[in-house]
Amino acid sequence: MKTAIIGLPMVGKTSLFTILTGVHEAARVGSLEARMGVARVPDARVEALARLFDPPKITHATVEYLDFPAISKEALRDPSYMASLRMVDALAHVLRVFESDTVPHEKGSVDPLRDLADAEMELVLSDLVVVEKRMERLDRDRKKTKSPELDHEFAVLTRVKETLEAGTPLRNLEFSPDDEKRIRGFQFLSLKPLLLVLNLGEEDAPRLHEIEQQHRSGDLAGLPNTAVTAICGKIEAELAELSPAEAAEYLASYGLKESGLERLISATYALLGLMSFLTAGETEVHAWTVPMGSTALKAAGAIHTDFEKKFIRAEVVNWQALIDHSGYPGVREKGLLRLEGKEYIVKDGDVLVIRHG
Ligand SMILES: Nc1nc2c(ncn2[C@@H]2O[C@H](COP(=O)(O)OP(=O)(O)O)[C@@H](O)[C@H]2O)c(=O)[nH]1
Ligand SMILES: [Mg+2]
Repeated sequence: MKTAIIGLPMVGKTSLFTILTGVHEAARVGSLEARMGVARVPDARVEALARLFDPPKITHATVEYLDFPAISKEALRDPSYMASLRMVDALAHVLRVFESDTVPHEKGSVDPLRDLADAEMELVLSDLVVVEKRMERLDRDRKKTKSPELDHEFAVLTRVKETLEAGTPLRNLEFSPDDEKRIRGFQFLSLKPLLLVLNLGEEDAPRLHEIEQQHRSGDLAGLPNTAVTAICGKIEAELAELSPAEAAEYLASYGLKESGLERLISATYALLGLMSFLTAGETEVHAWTVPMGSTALKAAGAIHTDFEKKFIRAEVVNWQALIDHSGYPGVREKGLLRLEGKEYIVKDGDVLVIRHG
């Protein structure tokens, strides 16, 4: 699962990417190529299980971020830029809220809502080009051959086109599972789940949660498939350089309890419709990523394809129960370790032991 970090120039995209992934900017003059990095999904359950089992290996779930060159008319006309942007699963749009005399704003003033609307319009327009091209072809094909398949696609795309022509992102449409399948291949940008990252100035840091909440329930309320989170990039960048103890002190000096990065990564994870289940023992504690609603069989497959093929049963226990009863013998004794079959829907925070042939 990949998330593209997008936005105008000088809004803090690369700074955010660097602190998320630890990947530092190499010279990239004039290139429209995106860079990829991996962020660890923070998970207190993994830490707790690791304290219980003390294994030599601890593996967190990860999400991939791509640092994209700023969205611009030029970029959106570049085929390789567009191809890599269409490939991602979600967009994290960094909106500049911080003021700075030394860092110029491309549009001359700070106005995150304007910047959001402008970028959304660019995405809508680029989707419109895709849909128009496809419909021209469909038109020709439908004149040659009568086919319910083509008619159906034409109907779905007509709805898509009308929405885009009204300037509305496709996130606002609801599709039946069948229609959704039909349009998936187009990789429409305005359909991708969107995380809005408000990059606040230091002076706003003490009011970070309040400001985030104001936007969530105010001007950014009710946007479909969109999450809103606020960070203070400057503070995050400084935190990245500090020891955990120093970092806690530094956060406290701004009246903050936690780093915004953890919330940002968790928000990305949730937006992508992902959850974690765990495997835990003396050799390793491991958080595995699966789509919400996955079956035990799918979960087994995430660990190893052989586990899926030769699946017999899964032993399942909630992570907290495992901690509370100090390990497997304790939960077994209390009857908290359940045997589940293939169809069992795995829950976030389940610890699984897969029995296989
Ligand atoms: N004051 C302030 N400056 C920032 C913040 N985030 C980034 N900058 C500065 O803005 C400039 C552009 O940042 P960068 O991350 O490269 O932005 P990008 O063009 O969106 O990738 C750099 O000089 C950063 O130091 C922030 O939160 N506050
Ligand atoms: Mg950059």
